[in-house]
Amino acid sequence: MTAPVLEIHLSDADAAEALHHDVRVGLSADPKWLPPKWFYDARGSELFEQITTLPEYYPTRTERELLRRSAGEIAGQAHASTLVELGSGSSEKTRLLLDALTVTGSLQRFVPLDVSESALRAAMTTVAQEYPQLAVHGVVGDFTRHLELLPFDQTGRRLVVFLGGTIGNLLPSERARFLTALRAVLEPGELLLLGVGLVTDPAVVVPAYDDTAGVTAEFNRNVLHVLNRELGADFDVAAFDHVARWDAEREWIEMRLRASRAMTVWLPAVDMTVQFAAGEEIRTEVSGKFRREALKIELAGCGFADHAWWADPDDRFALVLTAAA
Ligand code: AVJ
Repeated sequence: MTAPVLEIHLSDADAAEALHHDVRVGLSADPKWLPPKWFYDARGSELFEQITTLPEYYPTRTERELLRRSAGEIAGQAHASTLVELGSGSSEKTRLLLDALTVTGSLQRFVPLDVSESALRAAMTTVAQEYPQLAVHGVVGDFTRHLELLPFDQTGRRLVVFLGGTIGNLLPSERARFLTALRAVLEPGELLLLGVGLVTDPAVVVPAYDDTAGVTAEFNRNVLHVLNRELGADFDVAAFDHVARWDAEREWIEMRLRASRAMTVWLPAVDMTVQFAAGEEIRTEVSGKFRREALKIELAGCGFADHAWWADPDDRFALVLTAAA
């Protein structure tokens, strides 16, 4: 077994700079917002793992089942020597692809990229142990900023996987920028496998983001703990209520934190005082749901062609395999 390599492109100073910037912009905006990537400190990553086991949260198990059924077919079509995973987290479902690509005999290298160093280290250690023949090369980075730092594959082609519906956490303009940037670092014929949530009954989607056990609420509020710790802020975290709302027009679910009373919050590291009226909300996440035709057009517009599509019987989640044109 070759020792895994970990490259850190998001130094602590870098991450602090990015957080300061996002907080300055988002909390001075009206309405207030914060980017969802700041949920994922060690605690937030753990809470997310708990969410994936909740009865209401169908995306993870639906995607896992899809991967179980179609990984062989995907690996056969991809014939990749490098598997790159963006926003890899625990890489739990990715093993199904690692297995299938190992069986086809093409796979040499696994490159997980995540903002969470703790999640990445844990995932790399397990994968390196379970797949001793594989070179594991982790990258601590932000998939909206560090795509050009992904290692190139001299000997074969790369399959980039972006699972879990995480692409839905980007706003449409961010998504276009991301897909275009990704296309730019790929060679023609290199592949992208996307896991996307599909537009489905709000009575199914909303509970997935508002579970009865309150884990998602805790996950949502965790971003305020992150600001308290990283910026020396004094958010009274318990005074914010979790809100999940389906936006039928934009076809996304939104998570918000609602101030249960008027508050003034001091954020020393960014030298800001932020006022909240009672009932005022911060948007902390959008999670876009997709339709096949529109997604195909969007991908084509960003330079991706040849779509293969796998969806579950209830059409709640899909895997899309597409090639850099
Ligand atoms: C990071 C895309 C998997 O949007 O469904 C889970 C994060 N937010 N519950 C999603 C999340 C609330 C999640 N993904």
